[in-house]
Amino acid sequence: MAYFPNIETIAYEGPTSKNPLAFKFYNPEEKVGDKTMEEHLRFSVAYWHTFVGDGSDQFGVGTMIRPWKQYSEMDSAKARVEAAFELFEKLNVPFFCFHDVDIAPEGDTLKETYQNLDTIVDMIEEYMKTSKTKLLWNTANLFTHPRFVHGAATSCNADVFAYAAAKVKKGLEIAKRLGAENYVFWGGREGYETLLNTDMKLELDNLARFLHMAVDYAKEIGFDGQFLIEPKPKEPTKHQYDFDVATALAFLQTYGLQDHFKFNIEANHATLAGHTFEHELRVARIHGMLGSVDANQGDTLLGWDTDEFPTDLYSTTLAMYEILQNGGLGKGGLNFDAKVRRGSFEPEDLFYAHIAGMDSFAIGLKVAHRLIEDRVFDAFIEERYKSYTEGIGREIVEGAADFHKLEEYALQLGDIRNQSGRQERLKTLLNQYLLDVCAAR
Ligand code: XUL
Ligand code: CO
Repeated sequence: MAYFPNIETIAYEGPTSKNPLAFKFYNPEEKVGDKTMEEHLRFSVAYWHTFVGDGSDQFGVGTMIRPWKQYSEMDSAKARVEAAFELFEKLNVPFFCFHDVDIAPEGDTLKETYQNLDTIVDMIEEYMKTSKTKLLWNTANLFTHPRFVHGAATSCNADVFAYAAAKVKKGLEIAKRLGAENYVFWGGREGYETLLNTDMKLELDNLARFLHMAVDYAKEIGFDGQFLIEPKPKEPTKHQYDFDVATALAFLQTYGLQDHFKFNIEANHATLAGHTFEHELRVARIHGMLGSVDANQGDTLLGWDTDEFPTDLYSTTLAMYEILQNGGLGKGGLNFDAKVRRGSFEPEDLFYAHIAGMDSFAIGLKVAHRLIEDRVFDAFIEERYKSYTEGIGREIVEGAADFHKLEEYALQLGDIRNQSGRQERLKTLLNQYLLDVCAAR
């Protein structure tokens, strides 16, 4: 059965195409530098938003028209696998991602949950034998069920810690079986609401114990995917422990976990933390910790995780700038942790949304590549910090200066002269590069 009978395979038709069901900029085979767009961008479909999300919000029930909704739980889960691989093929995406509960319903017992998972994983494995779409990452949902009301690895209840560990253990076995390139830890409810009832030190120690156990188990079963932490400052908890990259990095370093993890950086989580997307990517990159990306965008007028499909070309350009400077994402990818709006309830909206995201990142890739090739910002930055390549600056950088020497130097200085940061000029250059790529039609 076809779940999207009105949709043909989405082809690249170029920027002048008027066909809404075609790529205008994403041309998987086109080379940008030494890699194809497909290799650079490593797009991934998020199972939860695309095949589970129903459009419900605090004020209203689901709105989405989805052909798999007509079936009972396990049949619907099977139909979603069929629909998923149809969509992957029609969009020609190389990767997908899921939480355990996205692919199979939870049973009455953990054992039953495992059985449901095994049935669906068998089916996914079968599809993957003939599909080009691979698993970018999977993860365990440790936040929806009421048992996780006080957290999972940071719960005050040791039984919950054990239950969460069992779910991650199973998740790692699934990751190994399906050849996942990564495994993600997003601390859904790993945080607190009030310090009045919270032993923060024990909770953080336990989170570290949990992650060490996961590292050990992956080693034990020979799962060699990359472990990723996905920071988020708030929502659902008021304060989440993995607030942002800097906070999570300090946590990993404190507990000796830094060599086992990288970061999965989500645009909308960055903005919730009061940062730009590119800030979070930069912090991770300069510490050698940039692993993967949840590609979406927030809404500046709304203070929550709206998970919109990315269409802001400044944001995709500056994100790709960081990713290219990082030498790519390695095992990571650009996962559309994004949902169609509640009013975009028809199945074909799923295609329009992914096309919008893929084309926006393709533009970002091309612009970022040119900016780097022409050394637009690099040359400016090099010049800006030139004082550290000679004289006293060089001595500072090389560790040849101390406070005595610096005082002696400062005492003989006349007027100190600074130079303009030229922010507005640089933004105009960015505009110019963006317009050049978009106008190349
Ligand atoms: C929640 C979020 C998650 C993670 C995976 O904000 O981003 O979907 O990506 O659990
Ligand atoms: Co995410």
